[in-house]
Amino acid sequence: ELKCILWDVDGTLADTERDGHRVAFNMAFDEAGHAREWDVPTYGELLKVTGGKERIRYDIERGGMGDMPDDQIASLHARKTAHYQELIAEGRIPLRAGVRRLLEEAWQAGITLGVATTTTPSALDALIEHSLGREWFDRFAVLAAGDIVPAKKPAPDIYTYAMEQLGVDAGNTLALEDSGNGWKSAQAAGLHCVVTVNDYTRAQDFDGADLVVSEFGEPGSAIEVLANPHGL
Ligand code: XBP
Ligand code: MG
Repeated sequence: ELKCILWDVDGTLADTERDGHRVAFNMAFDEAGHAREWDVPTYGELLKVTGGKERIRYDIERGGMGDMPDDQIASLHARKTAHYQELIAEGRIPLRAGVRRLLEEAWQAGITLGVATTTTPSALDALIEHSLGREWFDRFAVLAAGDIVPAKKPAPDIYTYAMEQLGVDAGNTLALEDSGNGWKSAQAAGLHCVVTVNDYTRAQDFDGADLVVSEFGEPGSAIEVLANPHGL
Protein backbone atom coordinates (compact mmCIF):
# COMPACT_ATOMS: atom_id res chain seq x y z
CA GLU A 1 0.00 0.00 0.00
CA LEU A 2 1.30 3.43 -0.92
CA LYS A 3 1.50 5.46 2.27
CA CYS A 4 4.29 7.92 1.63
CA ILE A 5 5.92 9.74 -1.29
CA LEU A 6 9.36 11.25 -0.83
CA TRP A 7 10.28 13.88 -3.40
CA ASP A 8 13.70 14.70 -4.71
CA VAL A 9 14.00 18.43 -5.44
CA ASP A 10 16.56 19.44 -8.07
CA GLY A 11 15.56 18.07 -11.45
CA THR A 12 12.39 16.45 -10.09
CA LEU A 13 10.20 19.22 -8.63
CA ALA A 14 11.76 21.73 -11.02
CA ASP A 15 14.61 22.00 -13.53
CA THR A 16 16.74 24.02 -11.12
CA GLU A 17 20.22 22.96 -12.22
CA ARG A 18 21.08 24.63 -15.55
CA ASP A 19 19.40 28.01 -15.07
CA GLY A 20 19.39 28.07 -11.26
CA HIS A 21 22.22 26.39 -9.36
CA ARG A 22 24.74 26.57 -12.24
CA VAL A 23 24.14 30.29 -12.78
CA ALA A 24 24.36 30.96 -9.02
CA PHE A 25 27.70 29.13 -8.75
CA ASN A 26 29.08 31.25 -11.60
CA MET A 27 27.84 34.46 -9.97
CA ALA A 28 29.61 33.50 -6.73
CA PHE A 29 32.84 32.59 -8.57
CA ASP A 30 32.82 35.89 -10.46
CA GLU A 31 32.08 37.94 -7.35
CA ALA A 32 34.95 36.28 -5.44
CA GLY A 33 37.38 36.84 -8.31
CA HIS A 34 37.73 33.19 -9.32
CA ALA A 35 38.44 32.86 -13.03
CA ARG A 36 36.02 29.97 -13.46
CA GLU A 37 32.75 29.55 -15.28
CA TRP A 38 30.82 26.28 -15.36
CA ASP A 39 29.24 26.07 -18.82
CA VAL A 40 26.27 23.80 -19.47
CA PRO A 41 28.21 20.65 -20.55
CA THR A 42 30.85 21.10 -17.82
CA TYR A 43 28.12 21.39 -15.21
CA GLY A 44 26.62 18.19 -16.56
CA GLU A 45 29.90 16.40 -15.78
CA LEU A 46 30.09 17.98 -12.33
CA LEU A 47 26.56 16.83 -11.47
CA LYS A 48 27.93 13.35 -10.85
CA VAL A 49 29.04 14.81 -7.50
CA THR A 50 26.06 15.75 -5.35
CA GLY A 51 26.16 18.71 -2.97
CA GLY A 52 27.41 22.15 -3.92
CA LYS A 53 30.42 22.28 -1.59
CA GLU A 54 31.42 18.76 -2.64
CA ARG A 55 31.04 19.77 -6.31
CA ILE A 56 33.40 22.75 -5.89
CA ARG A 57 35.94 20.53 -4.10
CA TYR A 58 35.71 18.00 -6.94
CA ASP A 59 36.31 20.70 -9.57
CA ILE A 60 39.40 21.84 -7.63
CA GLU A 61 40.71 18.28 -7.50
CA ARG A 62 40.27 17.79 -11.25
CA GLY A 63 42.18 21.04 -11.88
CA GLY A 64 39.20 23.21 -12.84
CA MET A 65 39.99 25.90 -10.29
CA GLY A 66 42.68 26.79 -7.78
CA ASP A 67 42.86 25.14 -4.39
CA MET A 68 41.17 26.68 -1.37
CA PRO A 69 40.56 25.55 2.21
CA ASP A 70 37.21 24.11 3.27
CA ASP A 71 36.13 27.27 5.10
CA GLN A 72 36.63 29.28 1.92
CA ILE A 73 34.59 26.75 -0.05
CA ALA A 74 31.88 27.05 2.60
CA SER A 75 31.71 30.85 2.35
CA LEU A 76 31.80 30.73 -1.46
CA HIS A 77 28.95 28.23 -1.34
CA ALA A 78 26.99 30.42 1.08
CA ARG A 79 27.19 33.27 -1.45
CA LYS A 80 26.11 30.84 -4.17
CA THR A 81 23.07 29.92 -2.08
CA ALA A 82 22.17 33.60 -1.64
CA HIS A 83 22.34 34.14 -5.41
CA TYR A 84 20.27 31.02 -5.98
CA GLN A 85 17.60 32.26 -3.59
CA GLU A 86 17.43 35.54 -5.52
CA LEU A 87 17.09 33.74 -8.86
CA ILE A 88 14.30 31.60 -7.43
CA ALA A 89 12.59 34.65 -5.89
CA GLU A 90 12.46 36.18 -9.38
CA GLY A 91 10.14 33.28 -10.20
CA ARG A 92 12.18 32.12 -13.17
CA ILE A 93 12.16 28.39 -12.33
CA PRO A 94 8.67 26.89 -12.66
CA LEU A 95 7.66 23.44 -11.43
CA ARG A 96 8.06 20.61 -13.94
CA ALA A 97 4.99 19.52 -15.88
CA GLY A 98 2.57 17.40 -13.87
CA VAL A 99 4.27 18.02 -10.53
CA ARG A 100 1.60 20.25 -9.02
CA ARG A 101 -1.20 17.90 -10.06
CA LEU A 102 0.61 14.90 -8.63
CA LEU A 103 1.32 16.71 -5.36
CA GLU A 104 -2.30 17.85 -5.04
CA GLU A 105 -3.66 14.38 -5.85
CA ALA A 106 -1.40 12.77 -3.27
CA TRP A 107 -2.27 15.39 -0.66
CA GLN A 108 -6.01 14.91 -1.29
CA ALA A 109 -5.54 11.12 -1.04
CA GLY A 110 -4.01 11.49 2.42
CA ILE A 111 -0.60 10.17 1.41
CA THR A 112 2.23 11.36 3.64
CA LEU A 113 4.50 13.66 1.66
CA GLY A 114 8.11 14.55 2.30
CA VAL A 115 11.28 15.85 0.68
CA ALA A 116 14.66 14.09 0.53
CA THR A 117 17.31 16.20 -1.18
CA THR A 118 21.01 16.95 -1.14
CA THR A 119 20.45 20.65 -1.64
CA THR A 120 20.83 23.26 1.11
CA PRO A 121 17.76 23.84 3.35
CA SER A 122 17.54 27.56 2.52
CA ALA A 123 17.66 26.78 -1.22
CA LEU A 124 14.79 24.33 -0.72
CA ASP A 125 12.84 26.90 1.29
CA ALA A 126 13.16 29.44 -1.54
CA LEU A 127 11.80 26.97 -4.07
CA ILE A 128 8.86 26.04 -1.85
CA GLU A 129 8.01 29.68 -1.18
CA HIS A 130 8.31 30.99 -4.72
CA SER A 131 7.61 28.07 -7.05
CA LEU A 132 5.39 25.74 -5.03
CA GLY A 133 3.53 27.94 -2.55
CA ARG A 134 3.87 28.55 1.19
CA GLU A 135 1.13 26.06 2.13
CA TRP A 136 3.57 23.30 1.23
CA PHE A 137 5.76 24.11 4.23
CA ASP A 138 2.95 22.50 6.25
CA ARG A 139 1.90 19.86 3.76
CA PHE A 140 5.34 18.24 3.61
CA ALA A 141 5.67 16.21 6.80
CA VAL A 142 9.46 16.25 6.59
CA LEU A 143 11.98 18.42 4.74
CA ALA A 144 15.18 16.37 4.76
CA ALA A 145 17.94 18.41 3.11
CA GLY A 146 21.64 19.06 2.77
CA ASP A 147 24.14 18.47 5.55
CA ILE A 148 21.55 16.99 7.95
CA VAL A 149 23.20 13.69 6.98
CA PRO A 150 26.94 13.67 6.26
CA ALA A 151 26.80 11.19 3.36
CA LYS A 152 24.82 12.65 0.46
CA LYS A 153 23.16 10.74 -2.40
CA PRO A 154 23.96 8.14 -3.79
CA ALA A 155 24.23 7.08 -0.13
CA PRO A 156 20.84 6.01 1.28
CA ASP A 157 21.17 8.20 4.40
CA ILE A 158 18.85 11.08 3.46
CA TYR A 159 16.00 8.68 2.60
CA THR A 160 16.62 6.62 5.73
CA TYR A 161 16.60 9.81 7.81
CA ALA A 162 13.33 11.03 6.24
CA MET A 163 11.61 7.66 6.81
CA GLU A 164 12.77 7.58 10.44
CA GLN A 165 11.38 11.06 11.01
CA LEU A 166 8.04 10.00 9.53
CA GLY A 167 7.88 6.52 11.04
CA VAL A 168 7.15 4.95 7.64
CA ASP A 169 8.53 1.76 6.12
CA ALA A 170 10.48 1.60 2.88
CA GLY A 171 8.02 -0.99 1.50
CA ASN A 172 5.18 1.56 1.64
CA THR A 173 7.22 4.47 0.37
CA LEU A 174 7.77 5.71 -3.16
CA ALA A 175 10.73 7.92 -4.07
CA LEU A 176 10.43 10.30 -7.02
CA GLU A 177 13.82 11.00 -8.57
CA ASP A 178 15.42 12.38 -11.72
CA SER A 179 19.05 11.21 -11.56
CA GLY A 180 21.19 8.09 -11.37
CA ASN A 181 22.59 9.21 -8.02
CA GLY A 182 19.07 9.79 -6.70
CA TRP A 183 17.87 6.40 -7.91
CA LYS A 184 20.89 4.67 -6.32
CA SER A 185 20.16 6.43 -3.04
CA ALA A 186 16.50 5.38 -3.06
CA GLN A 187 17.41 1.84 -4.10
CA ALA A 188 19.98 1.52 -1.32
CA ALA A 189 17.36 2.68 1.19
CA GLY A 190 15.00 -0.04 -0.10
CA LEU A 191 12.36 2.26 -1.58
CA HIS A 192 10.25 1.90 -4.67
CA CYS A 193 11.30 4.55 -7.17
CA VAL A 194 9.79 6.27 -10.19
CA VAL A 195 12.23 8.31 -12.26
CA THR A 196 11.35 11.39 -14.30
CA VAL A 197 14.30 12.18 -16.56
CA ASN A 198 15.53 15.55 -17.83
CA ASP A 199 18.19 16.76 -20.27
CA TYR A 200 21.01 16.21 -17.80
CA THR A 201 19.93 12.73 -16.69
CA ARG A 202 18.27 11.09 -19.73
CA ALA A 203 21.29 8.87 -20.55
CA GLN A 204 21.97 7.74 -16.96
CA ASP A 205 21.45 4.22 -15.66
CA PHE A 206 18.10 3.53 -13.99
CA ASP A 207 18.31 -0.23 -14.17
CA GLY A 208 15.90 -1.73 -11.63
CA ALA A 209 13.76 1.37 -11.12
CA ASP A 210 9.99 0.69 -10.98
CA LEU A 211 9.20 3.10 -13.82
CA VAL A 212 11.00 5.72 -15.89
CA VAL A 213 8.95 8.54 -17.47
CA SER A 214 9.98 11.64 -19.39
CA GLU A 215 7.76 13.84 -17.24
CA PHE A 216 4.97 13.42 -14.69
CA GLY A 217 2.63 15.32 -17.01
CA GLU A 218 2.63 12.57 -19.57
CA PRO A 219 -0.52 10.48 -19.88
CA GLY A 220 -0.54 7.49 -17.59
CA SER A 221 1.81 8.82 -14.94
CA ALA A 222 -0.85 9.94 -12.48
CA ILE A 223 -0.65 8.74 -8.94
CA GLU A 224 -2.69 5.53 -9.22
CA VAL A 225 -0.49 4.41 -12.11
CA LEU A 226 2.67 5.24 -10.17
CA ALA A 227 1.46 3.26 -7.20
CA ASN A 228 -0.45 0.24 -8.43
CA PRO A 229 1.83 -1.72 -10.75
CA HIS A 230 4.47 -1.87 -8.06
CA GLY A 231 2.58 -3.69 -5.36
CA LEU A 232 2.35 -0.66 -3.12
C1 XBP B 1 20.99 17.98 -6.43
C2 XBP B 1 22.31 18.37 -5.96
C3 XBP B 1 22.54 19.67 -5.30
C4 XBP B 1 22.35 20.88 -6.20
C5 XBP B 1 23.03 22.09 -5.63
O1 XBP B 1 20.22 17.59 -5.33
O2 XBP B 1 23.24 17.61 -6.09
O3 XBP B 1 23.86 19.67 -4.83
O4 XBP B 1 22.95 20.62 -7.46
O5 XBP B 1 22.58 22.37 -4.35
P1 XBP B 1 18.80 16.74 -5.38
P2 XBP B 1 23.55 22.89 -3.18
O6 XBP B 1 18.51 16.37 -6.80
O7 XBP B 1 19.03 15.57 -4.48
O8 XBP B 1 17.76 17.66 -4.82
O9 XBP B 1 24.55 23.83 -3.81
O10 XBP B 1 22.62 23.61 -2.24
O11 XBP B 1 24.19 21.67 -2.59
MG1 MG C 1 17.66 15.43 -8.39
